[in-house]
Amino acid sequence: MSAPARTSARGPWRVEWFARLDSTNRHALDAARAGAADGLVVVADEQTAGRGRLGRTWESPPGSSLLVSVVLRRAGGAGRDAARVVMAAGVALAQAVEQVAGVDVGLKWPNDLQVGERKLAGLLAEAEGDALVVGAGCNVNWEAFPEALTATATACNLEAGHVVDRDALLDAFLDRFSDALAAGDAVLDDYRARLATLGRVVRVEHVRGDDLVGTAVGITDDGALVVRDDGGTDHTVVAADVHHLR
Ligand code: BT5
Repeated sequence: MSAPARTSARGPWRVEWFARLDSTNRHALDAARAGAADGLVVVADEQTAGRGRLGRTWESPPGSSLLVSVVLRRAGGAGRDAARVVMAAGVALAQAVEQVAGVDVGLKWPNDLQVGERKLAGLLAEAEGDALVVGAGCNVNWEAFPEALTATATACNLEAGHVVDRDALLDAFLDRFSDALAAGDAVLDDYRARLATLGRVVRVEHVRGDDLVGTAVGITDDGALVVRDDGGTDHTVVAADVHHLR
């Protein structure tokens, strides 16, 4: 396993910094398998094989993004189930961006941060034994997006109108994440309050099965999206991609 360029500590977190990794999630999962303790944070300036969900790729030119993965042991406390941790991470990253970049951020179910309808960041949780790795990729300072992302992506600097400090964003994220993990059910309220998906007409693309169009009317305590179809029937959606239609 490669050695970090530097390490630091912040509250309960032990941060390992890398100039380049294939994927901070992959590295953190290997570290978890090798016994890494609760609170390991893996950060890279550059990722050569960043992962999205469902085998998709996460783009990040060197230095453009906050690329961070956190190892949590489920035994580490209440509220450590995957859905809660992802909600806490989303809320924490949104708060951190607002604090450091001064940009208003919404959440899109299940795990995107957005400004308006443009994607600013994505989260990816993966499990390894009793460990959960939650990774976040946030566009911080981008000059231009590749063709495929120009219509859909944005970055902190483009929204704020100035360069944004990546290290300050990481510090704020870790502080807010500690708070959110300790906040118990209040995280659900914070998550729901930020969720731009609620009240929208959405198209749900299931990984398997038919698409569903309806109005997003709620989030269960487990983080599932409740979508009401035209006939008034509620559907509980656990894993899918969602498009905001109107
Ligand atoms: C996600 O997947 O949004 C989760 C992304 C998680 C990335 C972090 S980076 C640190 C950690 N280590 C990893 O290896 N991964 C995590 P998904 O919802 O599947 O979205 C992926 C889709 O978003 C792609 O198929 C593109 O369409 C789009 N995309 C890729 N890169 C993007 C970017 N930089 N900004 C906005 N959209 C992007």
